[in-house]
Amino acid sequence: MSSGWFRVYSPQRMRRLPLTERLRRPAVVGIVNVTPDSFSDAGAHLEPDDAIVAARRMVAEGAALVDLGAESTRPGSEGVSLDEELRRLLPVLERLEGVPFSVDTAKAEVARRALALGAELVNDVTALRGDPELAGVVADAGAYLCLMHMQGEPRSMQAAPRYGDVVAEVASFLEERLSFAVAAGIDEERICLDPGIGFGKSVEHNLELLRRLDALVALGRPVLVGISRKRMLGRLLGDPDATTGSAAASVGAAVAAFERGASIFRVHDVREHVEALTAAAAVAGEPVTA
Ligand code: HH2
Repeated sequence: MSSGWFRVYSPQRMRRLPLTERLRRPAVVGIVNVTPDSFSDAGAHLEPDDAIVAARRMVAEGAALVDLGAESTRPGSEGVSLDEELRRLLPVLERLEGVPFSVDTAKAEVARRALALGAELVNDVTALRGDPELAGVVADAGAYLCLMHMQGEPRSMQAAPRYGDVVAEVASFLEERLSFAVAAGIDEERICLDPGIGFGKSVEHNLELLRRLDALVALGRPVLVGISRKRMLGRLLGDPDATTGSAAASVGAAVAAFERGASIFRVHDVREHVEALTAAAAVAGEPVTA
């Protein structure tokens, strides 16, 4: 399926808008984790009916996409088998008519099945390092792709994250992964980049990345930020053992990221983010699309 002809002339590929037009800044992507163990919505959407209702509600609230995942990547998590990931995800994806969605997976086979069911974007937290076949699957489908930075792996990534200059290291990683993806046949204009807030980073590393987000925006691709309800927000508010953060703290961080150039926001609380980012965009004099 990866012949040159298919890549150039596939109607599916030709149809796709550049990502900057499909997800206009600020775009909100809702999170639905079909998992028993995610850090903030664990078990809430494990039943297909519950996941589908949540996805539809998020679209009604203004989400441009709903990101569905069946493998938790919270600190300390071990990962799930291909069979288990498909068992959780497929009954939901098969009933998402009318819901624009992405799939949060690092597995080529999961991505392939999700794309066949209509997924528009593959959100790969390993940035094409996890499964050697994933790049070809994304390229052949002409799908959008999110490349995220992570130091280490979920099982151990928060043990002792270390950087010289976290911003320079994340920027150079994302630049290299972007080149890799393009060399594998994925159109550059279909790719967004993500600093990977909380993935092998201390609170200070996360704050530094958000503060200097312009260095990632300068790579020329839309930047996606996923800080929603993450533990650093709870820790900032004074609880050293927090495993989640509040919706209000999430919205504040998202607006700050928007002001520093972020385009796409992966969030649990869609309505709150759409309202806040609509106001922030209006203040910035940017067209409001929500
Ligand atoms: N964060 C999580 C999962 N996937 N994808 C991208 N691109 N960026 C992120 O920051 C990101 C992500 C972790 O959050 P969540 O999905 O809520 O939890 P879990 O991994 O425990 O299911």
